[in-house]
Amino acid sequence: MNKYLEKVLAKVEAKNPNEPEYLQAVKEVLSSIEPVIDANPDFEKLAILERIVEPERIITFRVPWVDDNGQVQVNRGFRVQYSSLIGPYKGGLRFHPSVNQSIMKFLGFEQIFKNALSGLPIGGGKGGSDFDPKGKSDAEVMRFCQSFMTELYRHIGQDVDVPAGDIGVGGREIGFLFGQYKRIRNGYEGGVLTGKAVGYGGSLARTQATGYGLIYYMREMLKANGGQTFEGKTVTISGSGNVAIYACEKAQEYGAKVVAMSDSNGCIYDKNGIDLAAIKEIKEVKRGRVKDYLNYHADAKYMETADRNDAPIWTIKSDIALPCATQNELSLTSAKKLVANGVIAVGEGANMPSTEEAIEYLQENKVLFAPAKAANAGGVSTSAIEMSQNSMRYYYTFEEVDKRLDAIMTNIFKACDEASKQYGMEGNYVAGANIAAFQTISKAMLAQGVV
Ligand code: NDP
Ligand code: 2IT
Repeated sequence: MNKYLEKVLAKVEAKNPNEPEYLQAVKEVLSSIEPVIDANPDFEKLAILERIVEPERIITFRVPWVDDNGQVQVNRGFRVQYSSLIGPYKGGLRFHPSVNQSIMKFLGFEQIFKNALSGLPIGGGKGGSDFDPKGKSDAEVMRFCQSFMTELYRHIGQDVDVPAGDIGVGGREIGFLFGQYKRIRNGYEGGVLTGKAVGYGGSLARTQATGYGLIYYMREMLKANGGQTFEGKTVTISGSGNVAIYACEKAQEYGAKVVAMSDSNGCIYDKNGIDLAAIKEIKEVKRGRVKDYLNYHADAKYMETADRNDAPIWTIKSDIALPCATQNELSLTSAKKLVANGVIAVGEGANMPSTEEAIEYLQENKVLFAPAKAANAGGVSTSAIEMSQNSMRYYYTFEEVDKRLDAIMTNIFKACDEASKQYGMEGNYVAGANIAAFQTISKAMLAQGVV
């Protein structure tokens, strides 16, 4: 490996020994941009990589709130303001018990590259809390969100840092967060949060954007590789949240048969094709479990997840697999099963859902692989379109936003494809995405001096 890269990686490992997810994300990026580093020996003196791997700012704070029994609860809040090189910090908030600094930093780091690929003026950030919204009443979620924002508000702003949703943060949470921000600031700064509901500043098609965008990216990748399409393909989609639901909707619209979806407890397999209206009702209305699908279709099959390294969903035969739940949900064991079952393409809707070994194995076995930071960039891109509508005090129609999203995803695929060819790694879209994004980021860094 290039000596400079090796040195930076060793430094990052020594400085962040307890942050495995963060190290995994850094390693994936650094190891795939080697040809660019080789071609630019001056980058070492300029400490380009050291500057990229060190967040501009990390904020950690206490979030006290009162539950429905009058018990005071305390959670930990985070905001990692990673990079403001090409725009205000931008990225989601995750509420999940697993949230810690490593996960926040890996997500923030990925976001810099993803946002650069979008071609829009947005920097990189991420935040969240170890709060678990599952099983909480609406009133508890509201009190938590209000407390969280009572600290977060001083660090964000429509030209400073613009949070949005992620795991555990959807329209309900964004509404409570926005209400509290507005109350504290005594001003209507619509662009301070994205993912707002339509009617008070939200963009049409933002809810659908990440899932639809993933399918647009996959469509381009399939087309570029032998003119293939979704028509008649069998698809498995992990998760059953925002990303998974709308990936399913667009895949079905394109003529694919989605046969399985999941949550953290298990997966359902419906050989007749998933009834998405049932999933939407279970997840978006009742906030239930994927297992409840059996109440709608008793002939479907439910498989409990006993071992996360061998999730049942990846044992099901499919042409296209779309991990849309969480990090490291697709292991080497699962990758082997997918390949044995003849998978032709894997598209990452979630952030870093495939382990390093899984990606290697899939690529070695000639499976088309769409990396998260490119394939799931539709969500944040549409967030940027929401920000621009808020600044204009104007709304685009659903069709206008969707058309822009499609064009952005098509361009991102093109950028990944071209960068992979430029460095003799045709078809390696992991390298293509990392290189294309790195070129944008390093150029901005050189232009702005040592800051
Ligand atoms: P949601 O909270 O809407 O849904 C998350 C889904 O993933 C749920 O079905 C959840 O199941 C499942 N899940 C969570 N943890 C696990 C696990 N350990 N094993 C299996 N399933 C699990 O989140 P989103 O759909 O918004 O996010 C999904 C992924 O997509 C995340 O990686 C996120 O970072 C990424 N992403 C989201 C974007 C967005 O715009 N929302 C944009 C780009 C990426 P359960 O109910 O059991 O927890
Ligand atoms: O991971 C992501 O890109 C998101 N959760 C969406 C971020 C955003 O600002 O819309």
